[in-house]
Amino acid sequence: MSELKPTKISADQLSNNILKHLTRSLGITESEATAKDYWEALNLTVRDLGMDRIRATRQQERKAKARRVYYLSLEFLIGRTLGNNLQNMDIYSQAEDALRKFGVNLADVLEQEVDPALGNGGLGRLAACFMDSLATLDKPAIGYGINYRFGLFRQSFKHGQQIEKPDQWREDSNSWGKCRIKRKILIRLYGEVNNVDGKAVWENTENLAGIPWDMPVTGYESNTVNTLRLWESRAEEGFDLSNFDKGQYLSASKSEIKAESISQVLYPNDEHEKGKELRLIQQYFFVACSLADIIDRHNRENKDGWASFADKVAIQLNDTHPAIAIPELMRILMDEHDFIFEDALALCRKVFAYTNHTLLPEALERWPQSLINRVLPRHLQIIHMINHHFLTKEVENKWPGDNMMKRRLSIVQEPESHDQEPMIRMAFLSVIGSHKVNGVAALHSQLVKKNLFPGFNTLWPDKIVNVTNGVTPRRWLAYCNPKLAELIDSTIGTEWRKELSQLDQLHAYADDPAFQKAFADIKHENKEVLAKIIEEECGVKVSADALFDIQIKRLHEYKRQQLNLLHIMALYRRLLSNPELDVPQKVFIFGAKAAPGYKLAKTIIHAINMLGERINNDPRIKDKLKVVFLPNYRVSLAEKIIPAADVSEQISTAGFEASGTGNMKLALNGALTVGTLDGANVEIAEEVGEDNIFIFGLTVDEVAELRHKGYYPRDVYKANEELRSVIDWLASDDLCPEQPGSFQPLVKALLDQGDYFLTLADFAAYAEAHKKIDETWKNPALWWKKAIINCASMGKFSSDRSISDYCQDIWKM
Ligand code: DL6
Repeated sequence: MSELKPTKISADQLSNNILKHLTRSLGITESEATAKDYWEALNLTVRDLGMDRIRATRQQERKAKARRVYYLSLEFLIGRTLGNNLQNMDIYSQAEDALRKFGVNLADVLEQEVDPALGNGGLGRLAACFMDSLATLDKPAIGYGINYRFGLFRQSFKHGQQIEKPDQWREDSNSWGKCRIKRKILIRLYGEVNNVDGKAVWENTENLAGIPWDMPVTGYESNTVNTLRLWESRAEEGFDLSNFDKGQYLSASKSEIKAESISQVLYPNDEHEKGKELRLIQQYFFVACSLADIIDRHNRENKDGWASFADKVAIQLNDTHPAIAIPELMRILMDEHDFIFEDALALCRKVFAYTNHTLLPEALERWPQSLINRVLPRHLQIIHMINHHFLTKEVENKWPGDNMMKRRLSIVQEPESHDQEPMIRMAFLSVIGSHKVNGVAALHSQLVKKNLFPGFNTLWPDKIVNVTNGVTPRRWLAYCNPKLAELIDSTIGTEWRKELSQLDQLHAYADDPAFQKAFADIKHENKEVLAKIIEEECGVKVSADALFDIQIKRLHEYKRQQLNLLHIMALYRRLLSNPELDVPQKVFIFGAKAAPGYKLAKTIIHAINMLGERINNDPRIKDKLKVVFLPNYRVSLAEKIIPAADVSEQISTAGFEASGTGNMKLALNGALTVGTLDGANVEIAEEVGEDNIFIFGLTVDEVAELRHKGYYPRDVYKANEELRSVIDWLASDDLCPEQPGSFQPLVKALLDQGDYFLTLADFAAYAEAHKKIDETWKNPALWWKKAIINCASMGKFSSDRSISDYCQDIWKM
């Protein structure tokens, strides 16, 4: 890849191209152009440059004949792209100069970009970081996903409650991707399988077209530009499904599904609803288009067809969402290319690898067998063939005659009662069809082996491996925190952007008063920026001198925003009973979307907002405490919050958070973590040292022991007076008199329904951890030392390291 020449473009050339796009692509004159138009024109200019580089990259790859990785993901939470691309292509200052010629400021223009919210959270954002790292490391890669018309919903609050609105992110721009109509793919659905001359023939199907939209993915200081190819569905002659009711598209069934609706909406996760036909079709749609595209490209680039396929193609399944790719490739091999079953399976097992991102049972996909049979009848047959082979050959060899083990490991989960039906376990299919399975943090991978897939781990002891997640330092430090980046550059040089372990050198400055001051000043400036956003968005004035305590992530009971809530209630009560209490001034800042169907998560948002309203307007506590919930948490907002964080809340119930990546971003920007020994917190603690992190609460083993012994949350409630008083208060309707009973579901979950996520069990330890935070905050030299050590110790958590691990241990490239 080194033969590629860098993109060189002057400010004059850029301004010419901007003008060309203003007049020709947007059809407006310079005098009419708004900041948004300049964004569009610059984005089109940069997209053109990216497209040129994609062609050069492809040519180079064809020459090198390298293995390519295809990252299949239903979500790519890419965030704003323009500023990042300008930095990666090293043309940021040229763009500033070019726009200055029009009297326009680049920073203002960049703020015009709508966030492409093509993901729910961690899994989708990780995919975006990985695409950045693959390009930066010059690895040939293509990301495949869906070009959703509506991204994740936009969130606002009314009377403290979440309101969801559709996210029409690409409605008023045509500069997002390049439509590659010539690469259109036709796929099939429904129909039946007939035996014709001894061969399975899938016929009488409905046809559907997939149109690819390509987005260039630039790497930092790299001339490689990879492609993110997102599919849009279109009707094709013969697709005859009518009466699509827009309001019900998320739960549509065959009679309601129109071709275009398939790529219409991103499903919010944590919905807890199963068996949605449209979701299965979405999965098959993008997988079938992508596989056809992969095979087509392989055949164009390699004359020997299938003989070299496994050497040249590595396909990563980002969770089980693309798992239907396994029977799809089997179908292509057996039905269209006359492979025998064993050879087809062997080839799949060389090509596919699967990443698991969750242990939550409700997030592990299972499809009703009857649904797969109706939508993809041939695939169900193939799944049964794979299962039969697996159980009668592989399981039987290892555990002869053990029917219990066969039942346990079968892809088909047999019903336990008459009103249930057999379910297809997509995670099992993924494990059986892949050569490697990985968890996303060391602890998580251990739990995947021990609790999720113990039988598979015994059968194939080398199959399950760990690749700890990482984040791209380009976006999550260089771009979002330019002042800190500058300070680091002037202290240790600029190498850290590509080799994050270079930050290690900052340890030498952790005690240096001048460096501490510079570090603290930058944090303060970032907090002023965030304080302004808080005032604009929430109407609450906060001081940048206060400690900013941040919890930003999806709203889920296991992430325990409710623990944070209870603790803030307790702090408030302490201040009310003694307004002179010697505690630091604090602002608790939340950002989180709750899945529209997840009622309890929405109740928690409501409670936090109502508590905020009470506290923020109470003069008795003299501004010592503020609580704000920033609406519509998204990547561009995270880029403002993270550089301003003092404390990072990572307080999930141990054993539930697979890894977390917000924890890495926050520590990288100098926040101190208060967290449980869960997910990647464990490795963060190892890196920063136990003195520089506030670890509290039950460990995974202690959680198991407590459950085994019997956990009675009412006992904890009775024994802890402070906890009792806040729960009673929550139950009293005092925070929400207009809607009595609003918080009862939460109180019930905590007291009467077993408190499954052990919020009460960890409350006292959490409150103690916060007392330690307060003590440390009172000693600025100590605080900034720890903050600098956190930043200096994050080398391991670069997504470049994660991608190098995948390349070495999984993709062999
Ligand atoms: O691996 C990325 C990310 C982890 O950091 C989070 O801990 C985990 O919750 C998240 N999982 C999902 C759920 N996906 N599914 N299925 O986003 O993955």
